[in-house]
Amino acid sequence: MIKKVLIANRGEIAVRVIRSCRELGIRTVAVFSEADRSSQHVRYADEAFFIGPSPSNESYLVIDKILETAKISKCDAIHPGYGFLSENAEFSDRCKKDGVIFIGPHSHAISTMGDKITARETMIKAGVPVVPGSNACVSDSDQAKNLITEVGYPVIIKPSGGGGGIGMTIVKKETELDEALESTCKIAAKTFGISDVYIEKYLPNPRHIEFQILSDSHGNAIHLGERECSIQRRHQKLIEESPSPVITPELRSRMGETAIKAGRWVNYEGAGTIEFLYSNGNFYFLEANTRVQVEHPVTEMVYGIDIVKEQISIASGNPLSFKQDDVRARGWAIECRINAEDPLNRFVPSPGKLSGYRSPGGIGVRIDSSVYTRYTIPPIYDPMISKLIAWGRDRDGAIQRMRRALYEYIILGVKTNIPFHKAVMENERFISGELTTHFIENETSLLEDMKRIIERDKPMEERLSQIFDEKKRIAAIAAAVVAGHLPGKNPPQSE
Ligand code: MV4
Repeated sequence: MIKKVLIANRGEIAVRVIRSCRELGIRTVAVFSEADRSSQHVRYADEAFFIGPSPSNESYLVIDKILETAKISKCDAIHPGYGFLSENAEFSDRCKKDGVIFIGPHSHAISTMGDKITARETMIKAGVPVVPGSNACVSDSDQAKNLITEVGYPVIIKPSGGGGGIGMTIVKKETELDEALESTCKIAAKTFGISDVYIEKYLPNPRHIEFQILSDSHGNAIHLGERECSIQRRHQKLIEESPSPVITPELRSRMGETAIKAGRWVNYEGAGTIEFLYSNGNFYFLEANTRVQVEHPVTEMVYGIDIVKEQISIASGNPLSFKQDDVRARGWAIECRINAEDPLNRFVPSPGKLSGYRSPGGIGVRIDSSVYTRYTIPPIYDPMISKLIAWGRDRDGAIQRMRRALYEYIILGVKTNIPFHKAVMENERFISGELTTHFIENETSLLEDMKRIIERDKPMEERLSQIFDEKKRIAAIAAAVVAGHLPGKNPPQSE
């Protein structure tokens, strides 16, 4: 039985984890850096411990400090959230050594999936389809040329130590190959400390489709369908949905079974994600993420399952309480990541103080966030303000609800990407479900669409913003007094 959990993270995911703990009657311990003294996760946890300066390599990434805090506060488990130490094999091991439960898989699964060449080799052995390409590290030009004779140009060179797209190079013809190999290795060494790279056939317009799996320590495993995450910018996902518009029930069970097979091969325990590239009806293993993901709420909305609770239950040693046939998808969910950034100016970050904040609500709307009015978004971490999730009975219903929720959302004091999300929710190709990983660069009208939408929605934004404008509020009250609409004197008729 887990009685007390340390959350080795910050922001919305820390709040998200504490919420599930609270529902389970588990006590919680937050940790925070200098920049996070006034953070909501610090107030919301039962206890909070200061762990160091703002840079994460002096606080959230320091294994010794996290473990020491767990010991002092008598926690029996640690939830790593996403990012930070969540996919650090050493951390998983150190927890075990210290007798603290790591809420996540064992270090072998993390390190196998963390090294992308090893992950590829392992998946080939497991019989999981991968994009045609190299079976090991590509160390010289001749080896690369031999391989490309088989798969043909274009190819993509990927760093083994990376993932998520960082440092990848597309090569269209042989004359570009040598230089691309050299520069990719160099970047790989500098960014990830490992110069190993591998080569895959480059798929020109793939969709990014990932499967959520849950595996317990008794050999039971299920999948919770897919998430379509094709709408990304510079390898940052911006909009995710479940299910995907292109996945048929037949394909879902085939890909789901493949995802489960991938997990089983590494004795996966916990919640995990198997990412695929999908192109022309074919799917190929891309990467595996051994943590809870930012976009997990769309799956929760559709399957009615609390993924964080399942993580905790699995880490406690319980068998999964349901089988594949027990889980049922219902409706459609879309998530928009609301960031403090300027969509009219190349999405540059816009951290700062929120002079006003009011999030949407109502039927089918979920907000995962840790901000509040007068909170300052620190410039040192990623500038996510919240995740807005809308559920509908079908895709159109989810889109309509997302538009409505975005229309209600008031964030003052910083620039946000809400106009971008509004533009996508009205985009013809998005509405018809025609998505690829190149959606944003292909939709050249988005910038003009955003400008038009900003003008169009200004009146409502101004009305809703009045609640934060002290002068306007006082003026409105004064006008009401003059007009004789005084509270008590001339009471409005209530319904
Ligand atoms: C690919 C690909 C095409 N073919 N792999 C991997 C991580 C994801 N975030 C981007 N990745 C890609 N992997 C094969 N075999 C296309 C992408 C990709 C991409 C790659 C480099 C630069 C920008 C990109 C934008 C979208 C998708």
